[in-house]
Amino acid sequence: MRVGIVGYPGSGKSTVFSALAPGGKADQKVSFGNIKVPDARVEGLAAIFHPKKTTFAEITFMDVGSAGKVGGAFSPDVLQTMRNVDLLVHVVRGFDNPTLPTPPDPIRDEKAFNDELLLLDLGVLEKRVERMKKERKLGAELDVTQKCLSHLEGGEPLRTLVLTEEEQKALGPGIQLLSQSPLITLYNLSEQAWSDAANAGLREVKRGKQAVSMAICGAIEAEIAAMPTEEQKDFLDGLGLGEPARNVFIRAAYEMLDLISFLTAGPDECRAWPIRRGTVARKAAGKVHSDIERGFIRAEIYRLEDLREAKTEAALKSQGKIRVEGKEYVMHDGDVVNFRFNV
Ligand SMILES: Nc1nc2c(ncn2[C@@H]2O[C@H](COP(=O)(O)OP(=O)(O)O)[C@@H](O)[C@H]2O)c(=O)[nH]1
Ligand SMILES: [Mg+2]
Repeated sequence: MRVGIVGYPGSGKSTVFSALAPGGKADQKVSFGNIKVPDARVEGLAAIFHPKKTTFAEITFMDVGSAGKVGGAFSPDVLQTMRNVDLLVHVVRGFDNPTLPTPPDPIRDEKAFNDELLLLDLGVLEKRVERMKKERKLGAELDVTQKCLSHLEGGEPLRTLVLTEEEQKALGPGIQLLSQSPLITLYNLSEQAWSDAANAGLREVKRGKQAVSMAICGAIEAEIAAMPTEEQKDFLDGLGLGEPARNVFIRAAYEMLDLISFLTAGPDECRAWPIRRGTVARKAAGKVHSDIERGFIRAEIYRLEDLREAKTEAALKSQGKIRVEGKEYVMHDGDVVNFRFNV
């Protein structure tokens, strides 16, 4: 999963980046950092199989930027990166930054950013309609483009417009509309606002249509992320926080993108594989290798809890606790799978 951290200058993007992706590297233009998605099931399997390799799902964070000032236009580089992520995180300043001329105004910044995404999509779609009309390309593509346009003209982002599978297909895979991409708005609060009990509600994840908001204190979280693991726990306990904001963020992102994970396990590798909810076994097999998808025979599936009890796969099998599923089986979160295939 690729996550783009965007926001106006001085909103705390780089601070949030180091909280979410500690140890990330600074490239010439964008900083990027990979983190492992914590998964107790992968650890549970590794404790049983003692594999050569243990592989967690990964998230790549990028510190992207947005515009030179609130309400300004985004540069082509920034746009290019924003169009190529699975999820946008908009960092909104909620603290006094002495280097900036204005006090924090989260509502203003959030609106300026969201309006800019709408305008950019409007521009892209208007051009498209013009071209299609000129080329007399009437049909499904024009219809859905116009449907999107009128939704945007109503002041709503495309993520709140429900399109059928056919409409989405007609719109085409090559078009990356920014107001359609999933968005997490992250209110970056001052230490005082963060510790103020009156703001406790802000810290909870709020869910909307394909959009989520949550509050953090980037400065505190960046400090936590830089500590050795043992110290982190004490520090979090002291603040009355059960876990770092990174974990809350990851869960919110998985939920919003409707991701679940299946697992594979053996002496070579224990690994988590993120997939969209609703993915069928044969498609899931393709994540592991395209040969397995092509030559799919069946999926043999069990649960970690059952393996813990039975101790070995052989014992599980003799107890009849390994299910055999076909290519159309809809995968469940936490399925441990052996794919059988021939090439
Ligand atoms: N008080 C406070 N200051 C912060 C917080 N997050 C960032 N800052 C400060 O705001 C300034 C700008 O942060 P930075 O991450 O560089 O912002 P960027 O321009 O969006 O990348 C720095 O001086 C940070 O230390 C926060 O949560 N609370
Ligand atoms: Mg920065």
